[in-house]
Amino acid sequence: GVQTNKDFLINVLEHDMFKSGNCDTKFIDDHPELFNIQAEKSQAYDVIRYFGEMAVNETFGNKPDFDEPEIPEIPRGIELRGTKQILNEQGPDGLVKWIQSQDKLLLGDTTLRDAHQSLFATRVRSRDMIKIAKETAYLGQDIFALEMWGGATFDVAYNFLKESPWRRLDELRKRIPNILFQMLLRGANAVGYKNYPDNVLRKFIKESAEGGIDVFRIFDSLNWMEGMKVSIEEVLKTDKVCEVAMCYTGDILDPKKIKYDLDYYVRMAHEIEATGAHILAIKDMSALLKPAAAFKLIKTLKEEVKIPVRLHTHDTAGNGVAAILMATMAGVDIADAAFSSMSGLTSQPSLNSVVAALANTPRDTGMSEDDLQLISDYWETTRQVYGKFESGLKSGSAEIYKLEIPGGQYSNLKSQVESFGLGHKFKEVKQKYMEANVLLGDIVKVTPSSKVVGDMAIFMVQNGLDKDNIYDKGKDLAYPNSVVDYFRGMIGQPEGGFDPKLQEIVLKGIEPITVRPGTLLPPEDFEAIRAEYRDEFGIELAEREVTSAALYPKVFKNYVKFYQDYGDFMRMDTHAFFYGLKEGETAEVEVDKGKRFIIRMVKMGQPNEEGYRPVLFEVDGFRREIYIEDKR
Ligand code: 3PY
Ligand code: ZN
Repeated sequence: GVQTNKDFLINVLEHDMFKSGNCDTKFIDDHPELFNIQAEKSQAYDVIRYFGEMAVNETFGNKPDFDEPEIPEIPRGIELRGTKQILNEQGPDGLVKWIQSQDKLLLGDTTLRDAHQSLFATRVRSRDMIKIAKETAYLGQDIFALEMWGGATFDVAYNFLKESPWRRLDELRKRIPNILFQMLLRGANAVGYKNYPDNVLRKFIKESAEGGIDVFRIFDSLNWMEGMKVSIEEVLKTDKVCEVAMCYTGDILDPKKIKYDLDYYVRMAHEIEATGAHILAIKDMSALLKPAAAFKLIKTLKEEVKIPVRLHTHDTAGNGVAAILMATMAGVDIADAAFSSMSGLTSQPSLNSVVAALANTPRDTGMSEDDLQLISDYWETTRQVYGKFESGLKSGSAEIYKLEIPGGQYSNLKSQVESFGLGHKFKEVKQKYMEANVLLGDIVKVTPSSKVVGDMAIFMVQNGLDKDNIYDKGKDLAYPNSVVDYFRGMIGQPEGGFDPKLQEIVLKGIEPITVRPGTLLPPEDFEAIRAEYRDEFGIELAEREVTSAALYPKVFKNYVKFYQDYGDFMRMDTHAFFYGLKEGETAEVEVDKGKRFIIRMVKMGQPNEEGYRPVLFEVDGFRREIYIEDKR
């Protein structure tokens, strides 16, 4: 295509012959000042290349319109004091005393982590959190803690959002100095889906605490205390809060369900308290804790243990607010909720609704309904741009009491099943999920054990297996990796042990383990990781990036490649990041702090003979045409 001067400059500088010095560069040699603008020019070039790719290969220039959210006005320059100051000044024990001295119900907000993980595949970008961060610090100043890290946010940030979770932590901390930050830690699985070597786990906890996490909620996907041991030990070494969770499954009200009865939870609560944990949490990831059960469980636990008790539930069955209110009447110290526009369904119950329900009662939260509404309004508008990631669930479902599928998995299962070409058999997969659970030993189902059950269910549908024929028909089949790992003991030991017959069928001679996997996994060689990135990318990794590379070798490497190839898109507006631009649209793109380009996509043309489409842009008023391979 015909190149403008601007393009010429860029293309010459990036040409292999130029880079190798294998061409006449006299003009450029004579004008060294041209190099000063090269970095800036190529940043703009990277952005239009990204937009061009988007238009040609992703959206074909189709882009919905989105509204701009309103940022509420708040007074500036006020020194805010909240739970963060209590922890900083009085340590975790002081914080516990403070919690115990409160009459009101304390509320944690999960909008920045669990809510979007459960509603739209963890896709909320840091930019949209940062935009409302100072306002949240002010308008939500009485919130106990913000859950804003951990779970699936870590790998999704790198993998799909092309941004660093560590920087999210930094940026939010700068703007929210007064509220505790909280993360979800999957015990020995950290923020991943498998057990990690102890040295990786310890390093990750240390870096997270230093990075700004105040409350670590630790759980084990099989409720196996041994699996949480190293995490608890390491968190207790910091001056942060160690919150240990027991995952709720079954139904303590149902006399026929005897495996996970009230005694089971009381026993586990005592074991948790004995570890030195500061807070005991009930993690009801599948929304199975019915309101009356919540009352009974909390009442009992408050009599049995001395540390504060916290309830985390979901609203999948539509009974979430009721469960929190009953727990509140039974004396729960803290409950989790999400701003109303980010609540409901597989997410948490509505924070705004709980606050309103408790107004003028003995456990009045003291929070301003009007202030909280402003934050909810922001998220209501912001949520539009994430529409393509929503699960399509329209209502709560009491079916969940039978299925026992966690929120995040429930909203994802349908598309996972479709990806196997089994969309028409979704109902059958759900039935098999229950059957698979029984075969695997009626286990706690939460990341990653829930994935084992889900994979097993799909496998059973694919192979026509059921609980009766599996011992025969399933004998010679190769099982999904997650199922093999489960029976090997690589995610821990389930309550009541494995079914030995099925274990033998799945393992086919592999020896299972019964100890904590971390005692067998060789320690990670961090120096080798540093050297690898030095060699391959010519970069020196920061300590926390070494940790990321150890947790997610492939995902992190792809992120580094993207970063080197395109640059830092963390400041780009979300509509542009997910959809690029459409013809005639102009966007201001910030590529570095304060460094902005005005970019307009003028036109996308027809593919040439080699299959490349010209896309015409204007960058700060200058026309730039690029050619993008049409891969569709
Ligand atoms: C996670 O592990 O990410 C969860 O949210 C489990 O409920
Ligand atoms: Zn949850």
